[in-house]
Amino acid sequence: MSDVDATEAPAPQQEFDALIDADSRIEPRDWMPEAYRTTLVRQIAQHAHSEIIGMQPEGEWITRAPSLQRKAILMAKVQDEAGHGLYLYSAAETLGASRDELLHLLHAGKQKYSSIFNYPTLSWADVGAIGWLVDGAAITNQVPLCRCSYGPYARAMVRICKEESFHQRQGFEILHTLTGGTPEQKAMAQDALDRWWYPSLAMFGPPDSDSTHSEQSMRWGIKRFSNDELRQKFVDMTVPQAEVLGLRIPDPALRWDEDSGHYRFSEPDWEEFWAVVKGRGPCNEQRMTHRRRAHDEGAWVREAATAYAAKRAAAASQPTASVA
Ligand code: FAQ
Repeated sequence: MSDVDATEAPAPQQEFDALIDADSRIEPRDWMPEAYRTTLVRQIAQHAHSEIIGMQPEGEWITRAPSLQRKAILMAKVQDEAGHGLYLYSAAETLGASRDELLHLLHAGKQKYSSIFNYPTLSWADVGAIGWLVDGAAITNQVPLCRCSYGPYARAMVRICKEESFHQRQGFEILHTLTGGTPEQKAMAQDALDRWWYPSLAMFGPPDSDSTHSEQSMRWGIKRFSNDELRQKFVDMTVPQAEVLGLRIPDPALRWDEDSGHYRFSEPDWEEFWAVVKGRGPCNEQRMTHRRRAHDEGAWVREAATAYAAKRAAAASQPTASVA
């Protein structure tokens, strides 16, 4: 018999708080407040949905990539995004959410995906801009998530960040090639930057003053930096890269501020951001229609895989047949 009085055992909430205060990881077996679980399912599901919907804007360019090598690289990148979706849905499953249910919520318009993927890819340079800016923003946001308090999410982010950082460089390299090309190619790169700059800044979410979840998520160690802090990091990192490319950031107010050691920049149009988040962006309808169709057309694959897994499990549970 234990000589520890059960009434002295720390309450689950206290154990949870102690783990958070010690900057330790919360694992699926640990007790957690329901609001922590809900917040994580919401964020991880949105993140997973973004990865798989994010395959569409670049996927449109696979058949139109300018060379066989570019096509092979782009196919690998788009496939990586599918893989990121799978790691993230798996992380959400450790919280008791089922992948079917999360996809159902996405298809019913009850869960979100990143605003950025509701903009069109009009030229090949847009594929470069997505790699450079969108993956660049994703890394800025996701490197701190490798230290997220929830273990499975943090561990999924480690591999995702490695792959995103390769994606970012391939996007930069596409634009580097274009900016070193003809005046028309350079203009195409500039046009892509002009269209993707503000949507990329908006990826970090609303200003801190309008962010409903930041304060609590930061207290729980899910988010390590606020939306505005990450947006600033991204601008500070990206402006010198644009200079290397010889491209102009489409912001007349952009300037280096010696005192703060940061660039000052103009905010995205937040009205446009909320309209896109609410489904009124240039490609929202197209993205969702395609996603639902892909899901329906993939039903036979899911059924076949489930039947195959059941057959294998049944075979494994049979005693091994003796060889006559
Ligand atoms: N789009 O209170 P906050 C990628 C919503 S992956 C749409 O600040 P939070 C890889 C937010 O959900 C890109 N909605 O929220 C790739 C909330 O609404 P709710 C995705 C947004 O969660 C590259 C409301 O606004 N990355 O790019 C957006 O604390 C290339 C209030 O906002 C992740 O998901 C938005 N941009 O902070 C793939 C990273 N921003 O839920 C293919 C993980 C905010 O109450 C090609 N997520 N909202 O209805 C996060 O870090 C956070 O969730 C934030 C938002 C920072 C996105």
